[in-house]
Amino acid sequence: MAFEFTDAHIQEYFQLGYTVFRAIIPPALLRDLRRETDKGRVIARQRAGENAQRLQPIAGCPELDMKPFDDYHALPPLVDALNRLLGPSIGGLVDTHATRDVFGVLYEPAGAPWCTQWHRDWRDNIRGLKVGEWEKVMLDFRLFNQINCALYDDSCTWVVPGSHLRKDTPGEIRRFPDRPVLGPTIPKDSTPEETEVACLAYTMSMPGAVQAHLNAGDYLLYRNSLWHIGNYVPYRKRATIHDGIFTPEFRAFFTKPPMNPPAADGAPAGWENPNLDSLVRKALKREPVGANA
Ligand SMILES: O=C(O)CCC(=O)C(=O)O
Ligand SMILES: [Fe+2]
Repeated sequence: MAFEFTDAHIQEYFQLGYTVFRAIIPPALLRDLRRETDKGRVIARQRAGENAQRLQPIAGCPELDMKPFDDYHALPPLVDALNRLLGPSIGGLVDTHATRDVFGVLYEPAGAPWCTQWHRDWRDNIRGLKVGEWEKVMLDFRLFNQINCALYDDSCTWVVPGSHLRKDTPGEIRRFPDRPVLGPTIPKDSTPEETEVACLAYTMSMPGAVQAHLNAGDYLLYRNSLWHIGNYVPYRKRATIHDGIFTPEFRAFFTKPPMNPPAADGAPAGWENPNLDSLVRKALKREPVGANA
């Protein structure tokens, strides 16, 4: 069935922090994008090894024909859906070409299963970021709009619905009291199966975690301020366009120092813990209330 935009997409996006435009990529474009991203997979592994998570940016790879990607960025039903969903929040038209030089493609690992840590982008994966600055803007819908467009069925991404609207719950703080957020514990000589099971158990250990199931041609729009994770296995082929919605405000956000911190005196910046003063964390760490250790 052809994709149709509905009010449910708006409601889901703002309330849950994600929504899926089902089957929005037409078959001929899917074919062309698969052809080019197959070439990209080889380049990604040449550059970053067999477990490469992505090729980013796609632009600037002379081996790749950009035409299908340009067609994807200009796809009328997609541009229309994004404008209907985000237009009122960003105060203008969505510029889908604004990310042409920065978007990438996510791939399955060739070597072994692995997963990212649970995180909210920026807050938990940018070392030295001023968490207070991020918290001030986490509800700004001109920022943090991210997309995964699946060219093959893709169930790698998990999210905690609604977490984009709030700070961490006591359960989340209990699960991840420290920074940097710890990943799964994988003993050194683990088999691929042991690694896969450990990554899935870690992924499912987050309270309220929900797996996003995408079919080929589906487009997941999500707040990257949402708790989320990617969990990968080599036996499920993946080529998922990883893109964002750039507004002038978002460009300004990520180019300014508190969000993109320079190393001070060459010393690596630390990780700020957003929950340092939480009573739940203090109880867990047996710290006296009022202490800031
Ligand atoms: O693989 C995914 O879908 C998520 C990846 C991700 O969240 C990240 O790399 O920051
Ligand atoms: Fe992320």
